[in-house]
Amino acid sequence: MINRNTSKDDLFAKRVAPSDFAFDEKVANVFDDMILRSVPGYKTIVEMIGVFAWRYHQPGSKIYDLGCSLGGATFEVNKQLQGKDFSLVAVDKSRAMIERLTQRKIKLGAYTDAINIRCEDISETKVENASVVILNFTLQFLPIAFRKELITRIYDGLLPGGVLVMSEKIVFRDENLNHLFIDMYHKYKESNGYSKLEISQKRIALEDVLIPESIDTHRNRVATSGFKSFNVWFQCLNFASMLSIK
Ligand code: GEK
Repeated sequence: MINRNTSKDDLFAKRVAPSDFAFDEKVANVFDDMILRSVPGYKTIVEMIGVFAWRYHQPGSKIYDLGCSLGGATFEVNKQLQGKDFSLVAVDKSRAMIERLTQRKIKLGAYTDAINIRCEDISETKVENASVVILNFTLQFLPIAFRKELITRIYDGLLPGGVLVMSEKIVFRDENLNHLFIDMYHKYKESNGYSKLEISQKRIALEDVLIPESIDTHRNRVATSGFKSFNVWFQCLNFASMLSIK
């Protein structure tokens, strides 16, 4: 369920002093607009996460949305699982995101009773009795050194047959393809109303904050953590979503 309640993202429209990108009040205020105009396929990915949750949820088990932001995936899963016996743990370490997510949940009332919201670092989240774990564009913000431990902790907390749905910005070994897709991605952002200045300032702000990896790196990490099956189920340019099955 995609909300369109936040304001227009114009954070990088004027020249700004270079600083690292952070999920603060300013970003939370424009986040819905930002992610919809910046991630090709975001709406489809979120809707399909709901379908994956519907398909793989096991009665009485938990669903985790790690790095939930304003709850795009959380509310979609909640919608598609109405009437089923589930609980959903939505985690984000950004206080600004969690405050707004909590307001949205309160507004929706009893319909969202299954959603438990936590403001915490996913490096500390205990995963247990899980049938579905969602990392929708979150792993890319974790230091590379912490990623294997998280994927292994998710594997350990999943029930047999449980799944991890993980979406990420990706890189390609082939330099030509890499340049081509980044170029096309910038054109896509322009077609969604971002100026060249906005695109380049955002790219610089994200440089040391969002570290993308290749599909092969994800495949290897998931396999060495114990997952039986892995495949990309969605890709548009340098954005992909992957399914891993325990
Ligand atoms: C969606 N999944 O709309 N612990 C907890 N949260 C974190 C951490 C961490 N270590 N690192 C980053 N985050 C969402 C979109 S946005 C993706 C996810 C993007 C959180 C961070 O605070 C932010 O809210 C989210 O991960 C990433 O389906 O902006 O490209």
